[in-house]
Amino acid sequence: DPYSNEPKRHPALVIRSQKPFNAETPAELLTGKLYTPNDLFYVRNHLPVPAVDPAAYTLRVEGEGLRTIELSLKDLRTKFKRHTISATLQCAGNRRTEMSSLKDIKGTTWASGAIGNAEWSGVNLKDVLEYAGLDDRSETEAGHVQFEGLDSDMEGVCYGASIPIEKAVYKGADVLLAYEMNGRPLSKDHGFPVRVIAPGIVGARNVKWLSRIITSKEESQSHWQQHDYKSFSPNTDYDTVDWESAPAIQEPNVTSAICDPGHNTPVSTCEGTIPVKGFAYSGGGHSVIRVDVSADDGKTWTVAELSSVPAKRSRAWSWTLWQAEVPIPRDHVGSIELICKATDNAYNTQPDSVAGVWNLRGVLNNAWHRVKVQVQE
Ligand code: MTE
Ligand code: MO
Repeated sequence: DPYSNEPKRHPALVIRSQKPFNAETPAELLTGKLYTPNDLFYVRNHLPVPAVDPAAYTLRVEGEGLRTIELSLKDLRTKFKRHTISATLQCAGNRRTEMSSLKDIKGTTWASGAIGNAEWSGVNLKDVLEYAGLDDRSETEAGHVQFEGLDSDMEGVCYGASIPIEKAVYKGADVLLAYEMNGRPLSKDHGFPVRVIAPGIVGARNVKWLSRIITSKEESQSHWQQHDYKSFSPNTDYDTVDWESAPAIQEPNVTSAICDPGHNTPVSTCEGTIPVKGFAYSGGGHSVIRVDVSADDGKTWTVAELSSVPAKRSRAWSWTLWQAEVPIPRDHVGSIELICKATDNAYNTQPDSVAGVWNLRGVLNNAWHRVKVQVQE
């Protein structure tokens, strides 16, 4: 059984599939802390969890403009400076269920919990590429950095993805080869012993159980780079899709969700308001500057109070948690819909409906997030 190495998981995770294992954090547990506890952090595996002997582990680094090197775990810990960053990881399919309820979608079902924030420690990818001889001032032919995981399918094809090389080498590039998550060695599910943390970039490129780094002219030719994790027009379906016509998703769009209260929960109002909590996040290092919450279908909005990890300019890699006291119509009893939307520092904001952003893969759903609650007398 290729699934004989699967680790024990926290019983509170909401399981979306067993083999491969996919599970999300229950929404109400997401917004308690700025850092998501490791054992409650969502898990998105495409393949069985590989068994890795840390003593035998080697990372191979090769490709355009590099000399081929192999690094052990000890090399990574001793030859390079240790860096720590706070970064949010979100699956491009987060909030897919809202899209599938409009029109059927193939893909793992996710409510809004395929996201989490952690403090990651490891070595800087840039330092490793320079150690292998990459000279970012010379005219390198490399356009992409490809990553391969130790997990593979029955045919031996491994998980793979790539990022544009600029994301790895510019001044302030924070892409890590991480060996720790929130101060603990990575767990089996989250990529032990080493994974990529490409902050501001969609989950799929943050390759776990990292075995190989390749600089190259082309991007990764993997299934997940070429024929998945892309978005199309709402009218494009599997019979008409031209995968080559759309770029692989890298930096995710601005999004937000209401985590508390949950769907269909009873709420009592205090002084005519409902306390509402959630998260907001934008890719590419954009910070969230505002979250608006409405209880009357967007006619009036309450500006939420934001809290986030302090970030350097253009390097807001972590999500923003928010809370608001939202007024509801006087003496209202029964069902009411709460709505939230976020705006980032480029003034990108969220579209009001799912229909206009629906796509065959069900990715990047950032429509206004809506939660129905029952107001009690
Ligand atoms: N890396 C490998 N090797 N195998 C995978 O299946 N899944 C990717 C990415 N890296 C994956 C991987 C996807 S789609 C996401 S969203 C994130 O890992 C999830 O990371 P997590 O399970 O630590 O939350
Ligand atoms: Mo993902």
